[in-house]
Amino acid sequence: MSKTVFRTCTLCEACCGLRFEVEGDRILSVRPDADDVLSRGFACPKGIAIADVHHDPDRLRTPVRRDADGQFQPIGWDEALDLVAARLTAVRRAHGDDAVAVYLGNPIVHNHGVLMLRGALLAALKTRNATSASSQDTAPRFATSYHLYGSSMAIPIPDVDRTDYFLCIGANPLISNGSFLSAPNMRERLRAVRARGGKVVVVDPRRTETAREADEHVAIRPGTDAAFLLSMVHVLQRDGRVDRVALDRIASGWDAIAARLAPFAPERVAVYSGVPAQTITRLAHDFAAAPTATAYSRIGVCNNAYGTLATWATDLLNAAAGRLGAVGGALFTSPAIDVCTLMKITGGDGHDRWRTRVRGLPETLGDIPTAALAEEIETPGPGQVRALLTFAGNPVLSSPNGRRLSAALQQLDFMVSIDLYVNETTRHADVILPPAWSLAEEHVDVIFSNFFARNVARWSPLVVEPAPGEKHDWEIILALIDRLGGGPTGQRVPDAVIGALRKLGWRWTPESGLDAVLRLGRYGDKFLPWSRGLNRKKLAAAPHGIDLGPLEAGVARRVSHKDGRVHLAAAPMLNALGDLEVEVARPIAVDELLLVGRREQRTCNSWMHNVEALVRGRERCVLYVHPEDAQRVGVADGDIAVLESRVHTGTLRVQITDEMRPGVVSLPHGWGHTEAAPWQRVAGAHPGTSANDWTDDQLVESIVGQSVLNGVPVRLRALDSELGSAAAL
Ligand SMILES: Nc1nc2c(c(=O)[nH]1)N[C@H]1C(S)=C(S)[C@@H](COP(=O)(O)OP(=O)(O)OC[C@H]3O[C@@H](n4cnc5c(=O)[nH]c(N)nc54)[C@H](O)[C@@H]3O)O[C@H]1N2
Ligand SMILES: Nc1nc2c(c(=O)[nH]1)N[C@H]1C(S)=C(S)[C@@H](COP(=O)(O)OP(=O)(O)OC[C@H]3O[C@@H](n4cnc5c(=O)[nH]c(N)nc54)[C@H](O)[C@@H]3O)O[C@H]1N2
Ligand code: SF4
Ligand SMILES: [Mo]
Repeated sequence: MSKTVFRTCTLCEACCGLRFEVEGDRILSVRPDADDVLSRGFACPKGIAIADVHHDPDRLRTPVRRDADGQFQPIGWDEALDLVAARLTAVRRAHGDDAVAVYLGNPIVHNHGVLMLRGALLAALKTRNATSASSQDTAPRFATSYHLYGSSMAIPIPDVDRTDYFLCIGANPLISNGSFLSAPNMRERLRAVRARGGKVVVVDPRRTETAREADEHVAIRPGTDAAFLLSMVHVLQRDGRVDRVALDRIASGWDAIAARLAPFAPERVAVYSGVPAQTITRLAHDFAAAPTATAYSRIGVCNNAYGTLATWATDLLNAAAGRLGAVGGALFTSPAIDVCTLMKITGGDGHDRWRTRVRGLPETLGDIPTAALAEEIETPGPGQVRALLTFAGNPVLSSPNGRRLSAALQQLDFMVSIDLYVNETTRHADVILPPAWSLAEEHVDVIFSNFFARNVARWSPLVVEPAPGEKHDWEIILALIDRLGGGPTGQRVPDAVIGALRKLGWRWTPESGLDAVLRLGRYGDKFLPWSRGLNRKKLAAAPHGIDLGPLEAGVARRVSHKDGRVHLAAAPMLNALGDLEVEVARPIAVDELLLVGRREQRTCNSWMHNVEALVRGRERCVLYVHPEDAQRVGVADGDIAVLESRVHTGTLRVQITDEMRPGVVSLPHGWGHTEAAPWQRVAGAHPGTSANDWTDDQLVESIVGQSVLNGVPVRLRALDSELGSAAAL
């Protein structure tokens, strides 16, 4: 007998509703859920293929230990957990707490159980060497929000469904399905902006899929968004278009900023950014004149040399034009489970409270930049990293100079990974602890309901039962925390209470904790039996979710500074402006070539490549090159060419396309599966090459130490005989 289960997809931030037909532990089909309150019948090929991960014979089902020959042998759970705890404890005893590092990978953001335990794990390990995908993704966004609004998680979302002017900078939401903008089916949403007479403008060095849906594409030079956006703000100031009434109502610090804008006049920024002065001026005027407007920037902007300044400038533009907190502008959500409040209760938010040992790079929200991990492992001295725990990550493919990191991992005394697969990173682990796949667990969008384009609440059931003996991610982490002497909250008193309750037979689960947060939250039943408010049971009884209405105007509910105001003139941003002023005037080399990233519809960062449906067909890990650049260096379409950066020289297949801005080449990340081929057979047959072989761990942004993954200087040349065969490289 088959049954139907509705559940949200955990593969990307769009969090689409999916409909599963299931028989026992077999998933018979996956389709979009036509009635889901957020996605309304939209899903992408990855979501549809999610069952293939469930059935994948290469997915690990039991803990494994690496033997002397580099082979992984199955071991029992108790033996594995005891071994891991003993080895981590031994390293800490011998070398101090910071000798154990932690990498928490992207899928943690979809994992409510582990999110609830992150603080407790770090408290049990007491290390300052925690890192995550954040410094390849969103640390500039976190730091900007922390300084401006008082909480790293207070992130304004473009009100795409009501805006008349959508300015999209360094994001390709048609393919990525949005980031800090959970809005499934962006194609329809952008078409709706235009259908109601609005305008869509895309700022990107590539004419992307999103740009093709837009009214205008601005082919900016990579890394120059901060100056470009400040230039738009300058125009507003110069031409009297700043909405002082709106600005003064919510924010402080404008005068200090206005005094620093002169160096960013459009005429000074035009050559540097590649955007003509008239275009900058016109865009600023249009942005101010539209009935409603919103500026939105993401990965292409965060992961570049001035990523934090550019993210700050995005918010500044919204604020100066009176769009921050206005309907159709940039709005904060009102979620049922509010992570800003959760973070306030649990603590841990901040920026630059400590710095890395070797390069002095700052932490953001408790994470040091991943670009520092290899040097922290390699460099001797007190505090040297000697053991590593990775959770749901593959930094060898996803962080800059992955080859250096891969070599560094071999120097570790001990490494443990909690992951579904043996991948290019976890292959170095001494022990891998595989969780029950997340479809075998209830699911709550704890993080992303804070970034939905509309307020909705959903609580999904599990799709399949865990197999006998399987453990959820949170159970594995809690078992480790237990063995390390900690408890689920990471705080002495509550953990002692939970410990006492456990002795009486009560079991802590992440769901019980989240239910309490939901019930005490804005829409919650407050534990009153007669209340019509929300609780876990009510949400579970609404399989397509509950709509809580459109995003609300105003910023006060999200600003946690004591004076209740947005602090626009954040010191780290103003201090960094001097460098940008110098940079804007620097001459540009005529043969400059900058590498940027690209996402493709059927990729999911560094994984899901073991799913045949997502890798078959044409080769996708190819370098896009503009025809003028191709001609200059003498490469033809389809050629294998040599790409060089400071850290790596290697070969790649070239695809010539005028989608690119001249002087910019583009390569997707997450490929490069040759090393994992023995354990991921499908991925191994479609290996591709890792973009992060070329990106540079020493090239980081100055305020948060963000990895520069866009705008990496490279050289391209034809593969000549002198170099020998492609295989030699
Ligand atoms: N299909 C697919 N979807 C995904 C993912 C995936 O791997 N595959 N990953 C998910 C994750 S983890 C995230 S964080 C989101 C990211 O989602 P997005 O932020 O939309 O990221 P990208 O699609 O990489 O788009 C970034 C764009 O920035 C452009 N760009 C590069 N450098 C610059 C620059 O200096 N300035 C400007 N203005 N633009 C620049 C690139 O050409 C690219 O088009 O996507 C998520 N969704
Ligand atoms: N050059 C370049 N590099 C980039 C980017 C770019 O645009 N350009 N984008 C960056 C971004 S935005 C991100 S977010 C990072 C992502 O990079 P990472 O943080 O390394 O994450 P993933 O590549 O998604 O790897 C996910 C791993 O988690 C495992 N996994 C999946 N689900 C689960 C689960 O439920 N539990 C457990 N335990 N394991 C699971 C998978 O098997 C896989 O090994 O990459 C970054 N790297
Ligand atoms: S867009 Fe994202 S959330 Fe939606 S089905 Fe695809 S992978 Fe899943
Ligand atoms: Mo990401």
